[in-house]
Amino acid sequence: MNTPNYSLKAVEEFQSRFQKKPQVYRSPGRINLIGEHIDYNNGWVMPAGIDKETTFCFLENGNDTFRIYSINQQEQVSFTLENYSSITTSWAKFIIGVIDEFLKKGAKISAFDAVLEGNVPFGSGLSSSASLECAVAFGLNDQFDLGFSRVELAQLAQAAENNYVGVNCGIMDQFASVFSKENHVFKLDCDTLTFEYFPCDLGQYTLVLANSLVHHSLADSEYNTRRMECESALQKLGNGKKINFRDLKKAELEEYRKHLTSIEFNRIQFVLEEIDRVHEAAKALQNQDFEHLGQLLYGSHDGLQYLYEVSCPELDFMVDFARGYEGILGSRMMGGGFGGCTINLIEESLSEKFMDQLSKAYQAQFGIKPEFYPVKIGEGSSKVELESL
Ligand code: GAF
Repeated sequence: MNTPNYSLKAVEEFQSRFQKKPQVYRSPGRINLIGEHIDYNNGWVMPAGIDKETTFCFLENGNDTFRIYSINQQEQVSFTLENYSSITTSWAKFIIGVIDEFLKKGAKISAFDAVLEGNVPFGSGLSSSASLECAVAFGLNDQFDLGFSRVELAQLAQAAENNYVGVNCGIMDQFASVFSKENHVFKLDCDTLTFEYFPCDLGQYTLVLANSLVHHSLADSEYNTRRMECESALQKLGNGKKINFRDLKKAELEEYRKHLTSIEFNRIQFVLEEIDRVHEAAKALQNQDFEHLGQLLYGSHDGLQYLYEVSCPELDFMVDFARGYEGILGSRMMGGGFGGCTINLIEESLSEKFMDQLSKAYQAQFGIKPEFYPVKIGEGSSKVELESL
């Protein structure tokens, strides 16, 4: 097993800033093979944690004041349990949100000093936020002996983002960050929170992320709007009864049309089709049918672009470039949308050339040099043992 990465710089910064040795925890960002915008619709998704993560070093300090330094932001915030709700620093809200959720559950948390550093690119759709929330939740749970299970920690980290940061996200990102297993993706049932790991053995193919390096500002508001559109469609179709997507049938899609606005109908169509694609993708992965898997990725992108309308010109350009490229089996936008990364299933021997050519074409079109990350699937939240230092 690979030793999880962590930030040595964060440990050193902690030691020089606070003159003591910290406890160290880390938790990864994530990819999602398929099943986009499906978690909050109670369907199935296929995520995995990656080799980019947040390191959270901390130690109780015996007084009332929490002191937290972010290496990425080069900024320290201080607060107490009496005044933390007045802190407006945006990066600190992810941590305070987790503390707040623990306190709401009656957990006892005392003040600590902390340093954090992350290498999950911000705004890239790789969920740097879940990686931070989960590193903090996992660390506090362990150090303060709070006794929450991994499922509860993922839920608590999600609640922190919903209630404190204000993004009405589903459970996928936090689940992936907490539960990832090296070289596996997992198929998560977002209704029951049960899941199954699948070896991510892609033969001669590999996964490459292409980061558009754009993050359009409507991402959060449109995300919340999509949730509301789906909820409103379900309400209409339930005719007074509370239903979820499992009560609907793709075969009866046309029946639903007359009850919905055309936008709601498109959203419903996408969700039902995407859920089918997740089940198909799991089978394709098991059967090593990569051509089919690739087609499912393209199908997912088409739905996200035309029916769910969460893509953007930069992501569409990247996917269209991939469509015409020899050796690429599939490509789609990944994550919440309106920017961030595409995920590409490509023959390994051609990936260098693809990255080079897409980089040139994308720069010529948008004047931005994209970044590329070959996917390595890493371990979920864990403690780092520092004996060796
Ligand atoms: C974001 C959200 F945080 C997830 O919960 C998920 O809905 C995803 O967008 C879209 O699949 O990452």
